[in-house]
Amino acid sequence: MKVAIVMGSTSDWPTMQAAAKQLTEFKIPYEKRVISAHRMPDELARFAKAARANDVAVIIAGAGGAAHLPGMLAANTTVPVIGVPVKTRTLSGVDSLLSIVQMPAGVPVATMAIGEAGATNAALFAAAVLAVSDSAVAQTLAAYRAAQTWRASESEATLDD
Ligand code: RP5
Repeated sequence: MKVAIVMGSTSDWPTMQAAAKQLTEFKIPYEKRVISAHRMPDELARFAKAARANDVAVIIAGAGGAAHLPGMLAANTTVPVIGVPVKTRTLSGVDSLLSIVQMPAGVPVATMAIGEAGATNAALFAAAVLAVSDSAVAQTLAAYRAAQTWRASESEATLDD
């Protein structure tokens, strides 16, 4: 099983790279694809319909502006879709966020925060989904959380007087 990172444009990659980095750190296999919802609608449908048969366990979809990509992927598959709103120059990614998050009841997209934090969390969320049936990923995720807690506790000591 693998994760698919799908983005609407190569311009989304600097953001979506944060998801790839986190998956790599967790040794979770992934593929990355550029599939634009409005420029490549047929390819989008083909990819999403074949996702389950192609061993894709979770789709992470990042897009900016009128960000139809995560919703349209979700419309074409029952594989869980995690949406990452990419920050835009004009509206700072609030446009992307609202486009992705406001799915009508029936076709869910798990929407993350705007930008790189959202991309990182998308990978962590994908890991949590995989951890349901993969004990190695569950252990990796638990260790990641424990290390994060330790760093946060220790950080207090670095405060200047
Ligand atoms: C969206 O339009 C993409 O996801 C990207 O965030 C945005 C701009 O795309 P480019 O014009 O940079 O290709 O479809």
